[in-house]
Amino acid sequence: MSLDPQIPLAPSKFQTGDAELRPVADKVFAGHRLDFADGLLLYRSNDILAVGWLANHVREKLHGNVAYFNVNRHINPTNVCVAACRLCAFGRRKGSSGAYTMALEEAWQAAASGYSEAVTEFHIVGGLHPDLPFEYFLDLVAGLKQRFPQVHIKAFTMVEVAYLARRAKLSIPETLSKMKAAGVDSMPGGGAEIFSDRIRHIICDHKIDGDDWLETARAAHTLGLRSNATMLYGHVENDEDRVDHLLRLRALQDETGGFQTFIPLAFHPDNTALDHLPRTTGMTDVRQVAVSRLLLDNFAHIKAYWQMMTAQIAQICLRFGADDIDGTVIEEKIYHDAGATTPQGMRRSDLIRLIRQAGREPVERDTLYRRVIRAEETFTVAV
Ligand code: V47
Repeated sequence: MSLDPQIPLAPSKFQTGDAELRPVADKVFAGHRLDFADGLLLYRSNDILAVGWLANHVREKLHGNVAYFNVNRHINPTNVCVAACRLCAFGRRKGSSGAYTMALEEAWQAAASGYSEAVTEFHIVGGLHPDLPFEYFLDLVAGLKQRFPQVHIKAFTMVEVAYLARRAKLSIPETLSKMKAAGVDSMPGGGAEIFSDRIRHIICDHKIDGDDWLETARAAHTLGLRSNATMLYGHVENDEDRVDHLLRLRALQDETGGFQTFIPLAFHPDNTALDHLPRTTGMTDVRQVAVSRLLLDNFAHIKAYWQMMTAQIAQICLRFGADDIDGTVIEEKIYHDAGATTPQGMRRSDLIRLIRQAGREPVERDTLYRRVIRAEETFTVAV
């Protein structure tokens, strides 16, 4: 058997005890697009190894043996939020216990703490604050650019953009243009949750709907801002909702080509209004990565976000369709408020080790997937 990961295993080696999977596999090998029914089959097949084999085949065709990571820092300027989503443990009402809003100086200092020349990306998201003016966010970004000109700023979800646009009485393109002029280089994928209205009413009633999320992403891509996309799974959605979500993202990607990476996010119920729900299991997480890789044929990258799924499951996902594990993160808050037990950050050297031990070749990337070359392989980031 060929074990050279640069050469995806030959389709003739594919085996499955699930006869229904065969026609889906034939489509994958022929490079044909999978449809809604195929997506359901992949979610429901009891041959998870065969589903993973197919996803790995596509992943190795695209990326060979490479697995990407980056050296990034999360900054959450405020957790004050008017939305009160049932899915969320991070947001707080203004003035309530645990609510915080960073003064600009404080946010810039947070960026600098644990900062070293190693950081290539600031990932900035926060709550929907009822009073903070739009200028606060523009000044935040402009101040970061001034202090750390070489660091890529990936900031503000589509939900934050739509909220700030409404409060500033600007159109979405005007809002995005001002953000871009202030120094936003690209956008993270959060807030997409699940596009189904039925499910959004339960988990995030006051957020923009799925169409508005997609419309905001379309506007960002049109202005030349690349973005990521996410899907929150493992709460009250069903397989149809998941396939619908993925295919709606795929349709927009056909149109704009502006998405870089897809990140499936497993729901963490602790400290949320949905804390009666069980956590997802490793099998659900691994399958979600594989199905995403297979349905999102026009997305270059699928991320197994180690903070969310644990480093151990992320390693396995590197064999089930994922080519990226995210980065050092340094100070994760959203998942930790919801009961995540992973560390809040990881050293660069540990990311490299866990990718190597998954049998993949670690490649440090910047936000736009350009290789980062460093003089010292063992350079570490203060955590
Ligand atoms: O939008 C909130 C989700 C997202 C919970 O773009 C929760 O590179 C699980 O979008 N349980 C924020 N999930 C995180 C995010 C992200 C993470 C890493 C990389 C990128 C990227 C984006 O987390 C939110 C929401 O969908 N979320 N609460 C919770 N209790």
